[in-house]
Amino acid sequence: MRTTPALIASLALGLLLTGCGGDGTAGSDDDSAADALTIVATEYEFTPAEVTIPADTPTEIVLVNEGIVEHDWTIDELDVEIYAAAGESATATVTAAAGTYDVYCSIPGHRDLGMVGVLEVG
Ligand SMILES: [Cu+2]
Repeated sequence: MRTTPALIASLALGLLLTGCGGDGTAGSDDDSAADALTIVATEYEFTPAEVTIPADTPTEIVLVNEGIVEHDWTIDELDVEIYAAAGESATATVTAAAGTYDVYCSIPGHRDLGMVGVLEVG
């Protein structure tokens, strides 16, 4: 008994995929700052001077410098320094254990002029 193998030619069909053209609009810049805390710096004070954030919770803090010279929002104990040039703003995420932390502006002279505050955590 002889069998003849049948050769079957298959044609591959090319599929043209035309969807999903990438034209480079990447990145949703959606920082919905629900938990952000905004502090305004002027000469020579922070408003508000005293702020409270939850303990052990990353919290976004925005320093808005509405002054005419540079300022920062510094906490030595937490190694935090949010610096903003005059008219600009800067953001940092702060995570801290419960406690009370001294805040000051580290630009020379500003602390002595009263540019201090308190961060309450807890
Ligand atoms: Cu200052």
